[in-house]
Amino acid sequence: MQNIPRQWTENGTLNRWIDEIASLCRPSHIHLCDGSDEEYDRLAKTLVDAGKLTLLNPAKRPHSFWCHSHPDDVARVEESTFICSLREEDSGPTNHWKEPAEMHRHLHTLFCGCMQGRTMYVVPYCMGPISSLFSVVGVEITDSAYVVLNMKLMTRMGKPALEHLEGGSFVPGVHSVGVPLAEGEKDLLWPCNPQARCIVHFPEERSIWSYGSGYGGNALLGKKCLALRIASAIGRDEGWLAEHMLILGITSPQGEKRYMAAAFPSACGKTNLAMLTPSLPGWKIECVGDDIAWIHVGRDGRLYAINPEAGYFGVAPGTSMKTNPNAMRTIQKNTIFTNVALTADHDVWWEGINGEAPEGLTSWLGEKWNPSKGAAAQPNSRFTVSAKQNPIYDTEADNPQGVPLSAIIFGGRRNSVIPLVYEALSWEHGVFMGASISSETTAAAKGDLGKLRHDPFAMLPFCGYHMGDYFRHWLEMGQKTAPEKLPRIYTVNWFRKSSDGHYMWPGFGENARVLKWIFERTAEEAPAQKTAIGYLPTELDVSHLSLSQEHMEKLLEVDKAAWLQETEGLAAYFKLFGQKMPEALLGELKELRERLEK
Ligand code: OXD
Ligand code: MN
Repeated sequence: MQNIPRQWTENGTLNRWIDEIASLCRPSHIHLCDGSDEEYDRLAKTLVDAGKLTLLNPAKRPHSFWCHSHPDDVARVEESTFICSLREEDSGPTNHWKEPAEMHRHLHTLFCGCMQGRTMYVVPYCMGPISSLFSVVGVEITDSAYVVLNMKLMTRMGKPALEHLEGGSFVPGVHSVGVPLAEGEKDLLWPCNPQARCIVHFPEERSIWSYGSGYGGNALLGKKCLALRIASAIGRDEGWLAEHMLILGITSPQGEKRYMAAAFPSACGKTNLAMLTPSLPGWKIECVGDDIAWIHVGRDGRLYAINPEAGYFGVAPGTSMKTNPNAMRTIQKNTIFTNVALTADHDVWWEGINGEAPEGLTSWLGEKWNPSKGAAAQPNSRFTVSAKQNPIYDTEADNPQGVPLSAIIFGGRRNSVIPLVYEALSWEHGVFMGASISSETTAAAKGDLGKLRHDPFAMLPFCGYHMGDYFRHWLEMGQKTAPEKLPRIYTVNWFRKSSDGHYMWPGFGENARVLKWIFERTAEEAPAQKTAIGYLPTELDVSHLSLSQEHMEKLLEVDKAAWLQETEGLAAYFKLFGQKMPEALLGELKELRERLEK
């Protein structure tokens, strides 16, 4: 590279870093992104002209695009994701670790010349409302124009982020698809390098390096890498929480509004719950966020949450006017679809959208599809869209202070044992509930499907430090304020199955019935009984729902034998965290056992 201008921005550290990465990666061009609509359109057109994006039918899906990836680049890759803390014990038993200096040497080799023949995009972005004191600025350097387009939809990107940054510090992130181009060489449709793939975090340096994948969770560095793994480490040091949680506002027929945050593992319905259309008349849900919450103690002692993101990267299959009408309305225009199927008239299709597959589909692999070929849409296919298009976007989503939480909800995919809903006895018991979450694995991560695994706080793949320290941090958060100021904590389970293998609870809009009980509990208005595991509803509004008495009882039963077995599994799991496992949580486990044995 010759004659690289040095004055990219007003921030000297950023200018030096851009030059440093350019001389390492040796791109043919450098482009500092301003985040404008013109820039988005120009880049999208380049990708359309190169055959990498397909413009969808403007009469059906205006200003929207379809693309499909390499078949081996469709999900997060947990086995190639590293937390390189200075000391191995700070990364903990649930993360992969490599000695930072050794990893830096490896990355240096990987990134050396990796952008040859490509443009290096510099993407400043702000996680959180631009004017919020809680926001964090990141700068992603990437050689993927697809990543730039997605970052524009998912974050507050470009000029406003740079203005917010001024001379301050930022989280640097370098991303490359890992396929340098020789002079005159033709590019691949979806360049990626699965053999060399790695997604690396240095929590003390607050930096990110990602190589070889173009998939959202691996490549859009603001999302899982910054807003969860790096932010969780910042939150530990500064006294706040970065969580894998949706945030919703719920308003009762009497006009009272409360906010709730809910953590579920990937692809377990966070987007559906965050955008729910209540089946109960008079109740209203508004959406602050569908995936991530940063939670601080506010001046009044309550816990406040902001959504650091500005868009949705949602799972398409199963999304329909029946399951999530607000998501369907949100993705009506200005949306990027990745790995769904393409219809003959250039609209999108996926399993569960609305009945039978139409004739003439192109599958996510870019081939003519027929039913013998399996699913037409990849099970982890996604839509990327700005949150502002959501018809139930909560106006408070841009409040720089965040929204006050009345309830925190945990959940997982459990076909047995865990009841539909129950409430924690205390903050400590609630932290124990979060630590106890297990769930069946989904297509959001590479690996086996439907295998039950522990996923504490739905943060197993996203915690940037030792999980035992993370549990302790949650306990300490509860001591920062008076107990009555803290949100109440709940566990829910929409996925309980009957002996014939069918879901017992109808889910989706009917989940409003459970939210109503939670809402009323937080106002001391709903009846509950104290059981061995926590408070369970004595009455749940199931009006006009065809649900057998037997199923209703099953959904709210506490099967003591099954729960005792559950506690054995937990005792074994908690051993993993050794000395760092907080005594208070072991105490909660012991007390639960004693209550069950009584
Ligand atoms: C996501 C995930 O994309 O959790 O949100 O994998
Ligand atoms: Mn997620």
